[in-house]
Amino acid sequence: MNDYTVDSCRIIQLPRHHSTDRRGNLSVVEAFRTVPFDVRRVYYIYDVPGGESRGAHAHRSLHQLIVAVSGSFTVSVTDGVETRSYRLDRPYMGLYLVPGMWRTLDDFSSGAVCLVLASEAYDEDDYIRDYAGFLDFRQIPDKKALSR
Ligand code: T46
Repeated sequence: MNDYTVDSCRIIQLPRHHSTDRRGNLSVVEAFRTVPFDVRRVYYIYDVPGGESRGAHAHRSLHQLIVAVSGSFTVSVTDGVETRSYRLDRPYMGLYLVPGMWRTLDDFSSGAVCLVLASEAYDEDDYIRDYAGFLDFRQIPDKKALSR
């Protein structure tokens, strides 16, 4: 359990360097400057077929920044009590996800690329992949279990 809630997650506007000579734009993410964590891993999700979803898990201690560097998709985040949904559709907007949030990514547009900057190396032990286990981690009574 941690003290984070969905309110701890937020959209971070990334610096956008616009070229006056028509060379396009450049955005940058810097550890401890643009995002409040060290960046130890980068991965990206792409070629997601229409109607498919990703995620559906939580992390015990991982901080992440999620950016739609191309196209768009929706990230739904819950702390087990409150839920927020964010449509990411700009390469200069990142969604900062704190530890202990159940997240689902869906409604990917054609050609969408989801870039993720993560605070730690990959560790399967950091994942909570079943929702009942997540509620337990959040110390929230499982209503279905209570009604049995
Ligand atoms: C998250 C959402 C947004 C690795 O080997 N290394 C890695 O760094 C990652 C992230 C994954 N993998 C392997 C593990 C699985 O065999 O790649 C495979 C697919 O991973 P997963 O099913 O966890 O992918 P998503 O898209 O459901 O979730 C991922 C991240 O795992 C997760 O941290 O927040 O993207």
